[in-house]
Amino acid sequence: MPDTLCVIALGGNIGDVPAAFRRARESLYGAGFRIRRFSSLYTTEPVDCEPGAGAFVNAAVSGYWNGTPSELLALCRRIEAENGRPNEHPHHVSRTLDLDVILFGHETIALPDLTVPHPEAARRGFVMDPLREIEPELADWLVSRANEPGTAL
Ligand code: PH2
Ligand code: MG
Ligand code: MG
Repeated sequence: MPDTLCVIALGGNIGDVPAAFRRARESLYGAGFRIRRFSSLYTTEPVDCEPGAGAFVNAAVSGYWNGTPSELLALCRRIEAENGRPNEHPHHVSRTLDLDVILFGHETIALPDLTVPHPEAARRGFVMDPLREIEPELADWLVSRANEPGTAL
C-alpha cells in the first residue's frame, strides 16, 4: 500500500478531552500514522446528542498512512477504547474520545463499518472548520463532492 494522505476528526465531551487528544496523537504517531498537521482545538455545541449533553472539543489531524482503511479504522477504535470509550457505544451520545476517519486520500470506501468520505462530514461545522484550517484543498474537494448529484452525502 502506498502512503495515503488521510484525515481523522477528533471529538469528545467527557473528561479532560485535550489530554485525550494528546494521547491520541501520540498513539497515532506510534502506530505509524505520520502526522502532517494537527488543527487547533474548537469548542462546539453538541449536535444531535442527548438532552443536557456538554460542549464538545473538536479537532482534526491529517497524516500519511501506508496501511488499509480497515487497519486505520481498527487503530482508531483501539485508541478510543484505550481512552475509556466502551466497545458498544450508542450513536451520538456523549463520549470521552471519538476518532472518525473522514478522508482516505480521494478514495470512496463503502465497507460495512466504514464509509469514507464520512457521510455527515460536509455538513458539520465541527468537522469542516478544523479540516479547513489544516487541509483547505481537501475541505473544498469534500464539499464539491458532497454537492455532486448522486452522492449520498
Ligand atoms: N459528534 C457526534 C454527535 N454530535 N457534536 C459536536 N459538537 N461535536 C462532535 O464531535 C459530535 C457532535 C457523533 O460523533
Ligand atoms: Mg463522530
Ligand atoms: Mg465515531
